[in-house]
Amino acid sequence: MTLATRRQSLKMAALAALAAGCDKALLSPRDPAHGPTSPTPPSTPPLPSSPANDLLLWYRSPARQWVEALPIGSGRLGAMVFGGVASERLQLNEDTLWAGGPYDPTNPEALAALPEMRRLIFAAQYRAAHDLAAAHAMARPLTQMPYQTAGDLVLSFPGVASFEHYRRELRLDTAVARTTFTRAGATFTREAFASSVDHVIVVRLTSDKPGRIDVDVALAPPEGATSEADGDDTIVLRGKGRSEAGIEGALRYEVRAEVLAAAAGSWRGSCGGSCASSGNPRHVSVRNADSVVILVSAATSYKSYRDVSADPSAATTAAIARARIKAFDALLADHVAEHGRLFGRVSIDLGVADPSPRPTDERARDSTRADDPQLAALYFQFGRYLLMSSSRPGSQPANLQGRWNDSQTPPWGSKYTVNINTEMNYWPADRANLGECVEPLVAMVKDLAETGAHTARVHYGARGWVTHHNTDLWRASAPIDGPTWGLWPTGGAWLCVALWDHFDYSRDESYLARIYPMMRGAAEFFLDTLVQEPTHGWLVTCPSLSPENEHPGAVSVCAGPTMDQQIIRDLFSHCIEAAEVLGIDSPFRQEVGRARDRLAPSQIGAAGQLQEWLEDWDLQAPEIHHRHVSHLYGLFPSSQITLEETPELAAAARKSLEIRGDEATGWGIAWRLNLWARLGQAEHAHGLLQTLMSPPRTYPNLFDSCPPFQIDGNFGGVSGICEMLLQSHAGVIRLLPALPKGWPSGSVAGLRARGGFSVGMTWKNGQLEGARVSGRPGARAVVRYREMSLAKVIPEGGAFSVVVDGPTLRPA
Ligand code: FUC
Repeated sequence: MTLATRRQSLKMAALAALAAGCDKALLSPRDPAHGPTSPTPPSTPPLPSSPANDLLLWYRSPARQWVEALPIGSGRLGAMVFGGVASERLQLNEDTLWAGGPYDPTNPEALAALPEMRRLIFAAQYRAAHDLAAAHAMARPLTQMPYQTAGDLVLSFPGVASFEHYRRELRLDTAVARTTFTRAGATFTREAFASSVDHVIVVRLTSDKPGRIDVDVALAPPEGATSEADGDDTIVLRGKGRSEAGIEGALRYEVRAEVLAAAAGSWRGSCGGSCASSGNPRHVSVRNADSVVILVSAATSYKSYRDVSADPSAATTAAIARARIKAFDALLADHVAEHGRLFGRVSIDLGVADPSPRPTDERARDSTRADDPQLAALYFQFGRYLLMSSSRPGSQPANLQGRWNDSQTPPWGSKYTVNINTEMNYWPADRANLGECVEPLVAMVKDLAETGAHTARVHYGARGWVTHHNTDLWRASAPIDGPTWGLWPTGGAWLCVALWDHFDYSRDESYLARIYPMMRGAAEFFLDTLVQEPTHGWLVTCPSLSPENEHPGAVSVCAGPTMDQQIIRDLFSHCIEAAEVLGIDSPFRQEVGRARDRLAPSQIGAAGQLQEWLEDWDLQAPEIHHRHVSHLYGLFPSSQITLEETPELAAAARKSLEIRGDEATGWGIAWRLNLWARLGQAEHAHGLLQTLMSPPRTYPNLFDSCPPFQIDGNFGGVSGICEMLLQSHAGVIRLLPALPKGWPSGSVAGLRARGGFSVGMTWKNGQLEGARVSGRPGARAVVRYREMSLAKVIPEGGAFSVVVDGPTLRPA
C-alpha cells in the first residue's frame, strides 16, 4: 500500500464511520491494522427522551423569514437553521468577521476644545457646546465597523416536492435543532448543532429507509466573497472583510464545508461514489446515500484588535480534520455533555396553565391573552441557551445580536453599545449560573483598557482609560455618531462595574486580581477628568449626557447626569473594596475615597421623581417617556437605591418609572421589568414580562424585538425573572421578592446569589415552602423572606436548608 493509498483508506474509514454514526471511527487513523471499516446503518443519536414544553421550541412549518429560524451557536460560530424541506438554509456567522481593520479613531483636535466645551456647558450654552463638540471632539470616522454575515450553507434536495408530518424543533437541553418529515413512505431527520468542543457546525441528514438521501451542498457567499468546490467532498467560501467609512477591510475569511456520505454496503468514490462536484464547481452532490454528515468550520485572519495575520484556511482545515476523525455520535455526545455541563445547572418550574403541547409561535402569540407560566420558563431557559451559544471563553462577547446576523449592514452595526445593551447582555450570566460566559467580556475590557488609554490621552489629556457609548471588534473607544449619543465618557466604567459583579457572585480573588488593573485605570480617568460644578462644588463629569436623552436645551450634552455619578460612585467603591481585598494600593484607595465623597448625589425633583440631571429638568425634557431609564441605574443594576436603606430615593425612582411609562423598546421593557422587581412590585414586573415575551416584542423564534431583533431584551428578561425570584444585593439574599399571582406554585434550583452562594427553593399557593443555600463552608448568609430573616453560616457539608414555620424562617 502506498502512503497515498493508505492515507486515502484511513480517511475513508473515518468518513464512513462518521457518516454512519459508528464509534469505530474513534480508532486512530494512524493505525493501519484497522483499515477501512464497513459502513453501518445510522444509529439513533444518544439524546435523552424529548423534554418538556419548557425546554423545547417547536413549529409545524419551515421558517419563512430569518426571525422564525432557530439559532445554534458555539460561542465562536453561529447558525440560523430554517428547517426547509426541498431547500434547507443555515445562515452562518463567525464571531470575528467584521468590516474594517485595525484603526485609530481618535480626534487630535478634541483636547484643545475641552476647556471651551466645559465653559459653555457651565454657562448653560448647551447648543454651542454641542456644536463645538460636533466640530472638534468626535471620532474620525464618526461611525464604527459593523459585524458581518459569513454566508449560508444551502442544501438542495432534488425531487422533494410534497411531504407530511412536518416538525422542526430546538431542544434547549441538548442544543440540537432537528427537522423531521415523511415522504414517500420514509421518515427523514435533519439535525444540526454547533460544537464548542470541536469548533464546527455539524449537520446530519438521515432517513429510516436506506439509500434515500439525495442532496446538493453549496455555500452561498455574501457580497464580495466566492465559493468553489475543493475536491469531490468539500466546498470552500473565501472572502475579504468589507471596507467601511474609509477603513479598509483587513480580514480574510474562509468557510469550509466537508460532506461525508454513507450508503449501506459500499463506499463509492471519495465521499460515497456519487458524491462529486458533478460538473458544478459550486456544489457537492450526493445521491442514494443512507446518511450524510456535513462539517462546517469558519475562521478569519483576526488574531487581536491590532493583528490580522492569522491563517483562516489553516484554521478551518484543522478544525475539520480534527472533527472528521471523531464519529458523529462522539461529536454529538461531546457537544451534549459540554452543553449540559452549563445548561443543566439551573432548573425552573413556574407552573403549567395549559398542559397541551402547542407550537412555540402559537404560545407566544396567545400569551398576551392568557398567562402561560411555562412560556416564561421556556423564555428563561432560551435566554440562558442564547448566552451560552454566543459568549464562551475564547469567543468575542455577545454583541447586539448575540452571534446571529444575516446582514452586511445590520442595525446599529450589530456592535457593542455600552450605554446599556452590552451590560444587559451579561445581567443573567451570574444570576442564572453561567459565570464562565462573562470571560469574553473580560477579554474585551482588557483590550479597551489599552485603546481607551490612548483615547483618554488624546481627547482628555488624562491618565487611565475611557470608552464612550459604543465599541466594535477593533475596540474603538472614541465618541461616535454625534454628541447627542457619543459624548458620554462612562461606558468603560459601567463595563468595569459589570466585571466587578462577576467577582461579587463568585468571590474569586484570583479573578479580582485580574480585573483590578482595568478598574483602577477606569477610576484614574475620572480622578483626572471630574470637574467641580459651580453651584454646589460637587465633582461631576463634563462634558457628558444622560444616554441619548435630550434635556430642555434641546441637546443632550450637559454636566453631571445622575447616571454618571451613580456609575462612578460604584466604580470608586468597588476599587476601594477590591484594593482592600487584595491588600494593595492604600494611597490610591484614599484618593478615590475622597473623590467619591464629593460626587454629586442622586436628587429628588419637584414632581417627587429621581432627577435625571443635575438640574430638575425631567418634566420639561422633550421625551418624557424616553426608552432609556439611565438615572434609575442606582436602583438596578446597582443597589445604591433600595427599599430598605434609601426609601425616599426608592419612592422617587418609582415615581420616575411611573412618569416614564411602560412603553419602550424590548430592552427598555426588560430594564423596567428588573426595576419593578427591585421595587417588589410583582404584578407590574409580571405584566412587563408578558409584554416582553409576546409579539410584537418577541418574534416567532423567541428572539427579542427592539425592534428589529436585538438580543439584549432576551437577556434582560432572564435577569428580570431571576430578580422576581431571588435578589442578593446589600448583603441579603431575598427569597421570592416579587412572586406574581400567576406563578402560585413552583420551584427553582441553581440560581446564584452574591457572596458565592447557590440557591434552590420551592413555593406553593404563593408561599415559600423551603430553600436550600449552598456555598463555601464558613461563609455567612443572611436569608430573608418577606419580613422574616435568618443569618446562618454554611456548615461543613456546604449547604443549609430553611423552611417557613408560621411567622418565622427556621433551619430545616
Ligand atoms: C441604543 C438604544 C437604541 C438601540 C441601540 C443599539 O442607542 O437607544 O434603542 O438599542 O442602542
